[in-house]
Parts: sequence; C-alpha cells; structure tokens
Amino acid sequence: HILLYAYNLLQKAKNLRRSLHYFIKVIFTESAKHVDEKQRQIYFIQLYCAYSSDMAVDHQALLKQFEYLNHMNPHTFEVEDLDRLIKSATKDLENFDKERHEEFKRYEMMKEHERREHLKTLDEEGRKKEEEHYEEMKKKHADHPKVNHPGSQDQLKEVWEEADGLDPEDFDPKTFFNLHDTNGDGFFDEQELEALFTKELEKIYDPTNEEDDMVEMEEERLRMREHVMNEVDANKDRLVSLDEFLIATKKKEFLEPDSWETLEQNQAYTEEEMREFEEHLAKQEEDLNLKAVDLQKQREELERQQEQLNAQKIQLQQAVEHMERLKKTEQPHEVHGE
Ligand SMILES: [Ca+2]
Ligand SMILES: [Ca+2]
Repeated sequence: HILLYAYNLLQKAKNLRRSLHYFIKVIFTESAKHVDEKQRQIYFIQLYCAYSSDMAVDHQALLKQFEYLNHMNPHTFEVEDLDRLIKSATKDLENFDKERHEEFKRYEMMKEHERREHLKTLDEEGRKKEEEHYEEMKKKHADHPKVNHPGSQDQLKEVWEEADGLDPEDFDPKTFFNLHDTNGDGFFDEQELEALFTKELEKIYDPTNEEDDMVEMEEERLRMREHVMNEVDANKDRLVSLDEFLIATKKKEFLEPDSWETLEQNQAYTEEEMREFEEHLAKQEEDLNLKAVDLQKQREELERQQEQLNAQKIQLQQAVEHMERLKKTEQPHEVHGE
C-alpha cells in the first residue's frame, strides 16, 4: 500500500531527526568537558552549522541570538545555551507531535475516502456485503484484553514481569528505570519510553490480522508516550530524569490509574473534517483536470502551428522550385544574348 509506505517513511525521517538532535546534545556535552571556552564556541558553531544545513534556518536571527547569549553570559558557553539555540531555531521538534496528529488524521481520512470510493463501484448487494465485513472487522479490532494506563504501576509491572522476566513482588521503580534507560545516560528519552508500551500494544495489534492497522499501532504508541511525557516530564525538556520518574511513581495516577481510552474509541476526525477533506480532494482533482484540458489545448495549438509552419515550408519550397524553373528557362536567353 503506497500510502502506508509513504507514511512510514515520513515517520522514520522524523524519528531520525529527533535522534540526531539528541545525539548532537550528547556529543556536545561530552566534548565540552575537555576543552576550553573558546574551543567550545568553535565546536558549537561547527556542530550547529552541520546540524542546520538541511533546514531552513534564519542565520541572521541566529547570529543575533548568539551575540545576545554571549553578552548575557560572557564567560561560559554552556550546554543549556546550545539547547536553547537548537530549540529556538528548529521549531519542528516542538511541533513534532502536533504535525503528527494532523498527518495521522489525513491518513485516516484518506483511508475512509478510498473505502467510500470503492463502495461506489459496487452494486447494492456487493455494497451491503462490504459494509457488513467492515463493521465485523471494526468489532474484531475493538475486542482485546484490557489495556493498562500507560506509565501506571500496573503497566510497568507487566513489563517488569513479562519482558524482563522478574518477580512482580520485587518491583522497584529505581531498578526499573535503570533497566530501561537502555543507553544508560540517566534519562528516559522518547524512544526509550515508547519501547515500554510494546506489551500493551501487542494486546490490541497483530500484524497478521486484517483488522489491525500498524499505522494506527504506531500512533497509539506515540499517544502513550505523549501522555506519559506530559504527566512526568516536569521541566519539559522532553526527557524523563530518574527524579521525575520517582516523583511520578508516588502519585495517585500511578497507583490507581483511570482506564486508558484506546485510539479506536475516538474517531480521528469529525464528519465535518471528512467533508472538507473530500471537498479538497475533489478540488485538487478538478484542478488537475483543468490543467489537463489546458495542456491538451496547448498541445493542439502547437500542432496547429506546426501544421501551419509545414504548409508554409511547402509553399516556400514550391516557390523556390518555381523560381529555379523560371531561371532555367530564362538562362538560355541570357547566354544567347551574350
Ligand atoms: Ca536514556
Ligand atoms: Ca525532564
């Protein structure tokens, strides 16, 4: 399915960018420990240029901000400054979730649109069959074991027990944190958090089932991560520190959570949005058709001109031939006249 493929590719590209951002931060933090301030600034500029070369960055604004930072903080250039700059210059990171919701919504609407278009091609009986099948698949998909609230004690304990193979009686948040901080940097980043939800997602999604859409599974995974990040990441740096995690494990929501509303319990789009989306598609198609008509006209016009040119060429040729014939018939006279 080409749509699905494109969507996955896009997500991969975005995840790659997120990783890159994080990676640069780590490198900078490490390298900054071993060099003096001047060298640090040079590193920063080199790193920043490499990082931003594939993005539309307002370099003028960046330079101003750089001066401003130097003025505020003339003696040291810290990792926080790098963070601040990268954040301000690459809004895409903060908008990542928002964009993703919009993309997912479009994906769902396109899926529905294709379904509706397919229905139009069927006769009444075929349509009825197809609709019944659709409802049946929906029901089958919604029928799954209870999903634990992401980030709750129940959810983490299940990971502890089933993925880590440990005794639930021994559950210890700090040990859990260290086990799943897979790169050992003392933080849960977004990917490390997302990896914690695999067990829950397997309750709802099975790639071999017709009714389970893996694009929806990834959206559910990101929803879960977003939810936990919102609850736990107190300083909003998109990382969960051990302290933040331990504080969260003492809250009521951790110990006695509400049930988790899964993706399929909420329609991704309203009927109004669907109507607008289809109108937009129809408009695009109309524009394309108009363009095609226009191109056809242009082509016909070009062909007409070509024909005209050909006709002129033939006329010209005939005229030249005629002249040559005249010359030949006149020449003997001239010779004779000499
Ligand atoms: Ca980590
Ligand atoms: Ca944090």
